[in-house]
Amino acid sequence: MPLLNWLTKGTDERPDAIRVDDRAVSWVELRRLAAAVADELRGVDRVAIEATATLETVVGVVGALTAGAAVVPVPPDAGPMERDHILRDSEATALLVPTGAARTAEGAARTVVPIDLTRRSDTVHPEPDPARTALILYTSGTTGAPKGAVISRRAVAACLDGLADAWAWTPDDLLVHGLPLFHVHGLVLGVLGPLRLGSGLHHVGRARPDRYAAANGSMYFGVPTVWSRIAADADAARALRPARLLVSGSAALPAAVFADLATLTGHRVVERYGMTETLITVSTRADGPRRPGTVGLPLPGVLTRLVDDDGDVLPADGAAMGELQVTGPTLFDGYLNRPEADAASRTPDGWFRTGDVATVDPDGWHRIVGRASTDLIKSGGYRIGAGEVEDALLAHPGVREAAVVGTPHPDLGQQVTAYVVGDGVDGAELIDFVARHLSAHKRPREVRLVDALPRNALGKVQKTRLTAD
Ligand code: MCA
Ligand code: AMP
Repeated sequence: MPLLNWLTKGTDERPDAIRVDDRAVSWVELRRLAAAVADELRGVDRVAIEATATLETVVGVVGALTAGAAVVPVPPDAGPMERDHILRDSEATALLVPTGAARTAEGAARTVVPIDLTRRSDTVHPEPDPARTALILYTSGTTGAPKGAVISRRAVAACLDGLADAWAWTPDDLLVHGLPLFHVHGLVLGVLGPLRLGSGLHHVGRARPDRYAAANGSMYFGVPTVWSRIAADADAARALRPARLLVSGSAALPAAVFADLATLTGHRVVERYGMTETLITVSTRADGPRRPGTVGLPLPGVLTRLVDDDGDVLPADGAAMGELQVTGPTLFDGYLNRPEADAASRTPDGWFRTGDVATVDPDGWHRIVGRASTDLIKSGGYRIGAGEVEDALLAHPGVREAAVVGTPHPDLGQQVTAYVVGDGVDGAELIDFVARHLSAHKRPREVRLVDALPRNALGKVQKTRLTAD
């Protein structure tokens, strides 16, 4: 079956099947727009795209996938360090740019391929091999610059088919969300999902409660920050009553938000769990119970296990807590150009180490307890590596030492908090400095200037002591 099955085969000419913000296209029109991009991409292996939340991004990504190229989405607000790293590390030889947009400096060194919404083509491109790479998604680790997760077309298809089964996702649905188009949640589930499974799509531009409320969807996607903002806006929440399914993911949904949404919308939110490297692996089902604080059962074909620090498998008794490891058809192919990180991410018998700590009930229900390392922070659903922010801070001449941690935040779940030993610098200046180098969401919300960082006998910073009081 073609990766974007419905798009490839659809004959539907309804003009508003795929809507992004205030512009919409039919299935047939999207296919012809994408074919025109694909015509330009013949022979291109990897193509980068500035993944703004626009119809141009949808057309560009679909065009690249139609041509069999691997898509490298660049976050539109990525700072110069991040952007440069993604473009260089991915070795993308072409850059998709909306017609009329200024050619960027990086673009000059690559073939610039226009995304022109006035151009259509009827070329029928052969379906690429399912083993080919669909996406290279850059994601933060605990240290260093983000790594490119290489995700095959086959993995994307397996994930979407698993979700169709779990959520009874069909062409009768209208999916609504406003998530960024450079991560698994917004791009794979939120765009490629409808294009494979045939539901309509309405991307509302920004994930604001009033926009969700006005969209009349049957299925809504959000990260917990979005759901908690909706729960705080009773009118917006009540407007979601006619929907079929509300889905949360990318971070833990607080039980209080689950309860408030149940009261206001009449829906018990379906929660699912995943990672960039594994795609979605565990989910609550549309036809089953939904329990606050739990993420449900493995998707079809996915296997999970809990292991202790020695690598021994723990019982699924609802009490034993260990690292969640997963295997199955949705796993990525590895980190680009990073054989060591790649080897470290898997066990010798081929399971992926998620780094998340979980429990599993005897009936198979998974509960995510937290992360094993304090060095990965989740803020508003974005994954932020402490090491990358520390490196950015250390590039400032007034910073001698820096330690970055996640601290609780009422809206974002966690906020980035930096402890800095410096010479005559102030917090606001450092926040601004990081914001100029990295994406906006990676900048610290708070900088605490300290005389020294707590260290153990080996000189390693003890981050748990930073937040102990
Ligand atoms: C925005 N800001 C943030 C965040 N988002 N700061 C820290 N953490 C954040 N997550 C900054 C903005 O740049 C802005 O800065 C200021 O905070 C106020 O923004 P605000 O208008 O309140 O925020 P927003 O633009 O409404 O964004 C909130 C958001 C957004 C909609 C929750 O963070 C978001 O779209 N998150 C989704 C992330 C996501 O899709 N993750 C999926 C990856 P300034 O004032 O300087 O302008 S996870 C994944 O793919 C896996 C597989 C999975 O399980 O899904
Ligand atoms: P990312 O690679 O950006 O998708 O981030 C993946 C991480 O998000 C996982 O390792 C988890 O820590 C977290 N995550 C995703 N979904 C959930 C969820 N439903 N509950 C708790 N944590 C989640």
